[in-house]
Amino acid sequence: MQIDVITLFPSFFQTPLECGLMGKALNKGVATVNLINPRDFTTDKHHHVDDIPYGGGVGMVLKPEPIFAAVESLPILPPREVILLSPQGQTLNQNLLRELATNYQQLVLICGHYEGVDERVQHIVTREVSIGDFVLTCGEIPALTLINGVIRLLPGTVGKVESIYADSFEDGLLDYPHYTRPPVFRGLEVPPVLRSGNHKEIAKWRYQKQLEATEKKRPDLMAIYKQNKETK
Ligand code: 4FV
Repeated sequence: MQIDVITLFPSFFQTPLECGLMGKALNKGVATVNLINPRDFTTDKHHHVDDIPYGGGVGMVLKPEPIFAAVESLPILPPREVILLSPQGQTLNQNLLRELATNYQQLVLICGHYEGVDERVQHIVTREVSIGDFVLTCGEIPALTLINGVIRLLPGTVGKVESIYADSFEDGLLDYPHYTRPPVFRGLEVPPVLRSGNHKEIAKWRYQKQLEATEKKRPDLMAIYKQNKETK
């Protein structure tokens, strides 16, 4: 998979793309991430990428020309999605990450800034994505969130692919509690069933814990889960 990021701040991505599992995955060629700066596509001597909003109002708006030129400078590797990260987008979740990771060869991510991008950019955008109902100062953090979530699902990133499918949301439920050594810490004991070696009982305990956690913390997810179970 090729991920092309249209960003005014390429350096923002440096360290996060070098660290941990993501760094290893990119070194292994699981995916390639290219950083393209729209400022390199400006034609005026001051390299303006933003301007004042028509109709007045505070803040600045990202100009269409540098963004169009940056996107149109890229090869087209179908199937591709051109994604604008913005609070107006569909909310990112595990289902959307899985869809992007499995159905596309190329993702082009446009990072907004200031008040946003000129609305005419919508003409080259195929999908608008939000990471949640809140407002950040930049689109780079949402872009990095999407990149991390997608690369995590690509073959070769995580050691055991089972660990992906055992994770939160994969089965529509929150994850079960995890424990490691020591068996007792400050008087707090690891649930004996987990040290029993009885994998059938361990699986039953973990599923029960998933149901309890989802019911308590995310009744909205539990409602969907029950519905899906009924329809299955
Ligand atoms: C955002 C979000 C977000 C809004 C104006 C950057 C900021 C500036 N993007 N999910 N929440 N973007 O807050 O995706 O463009």
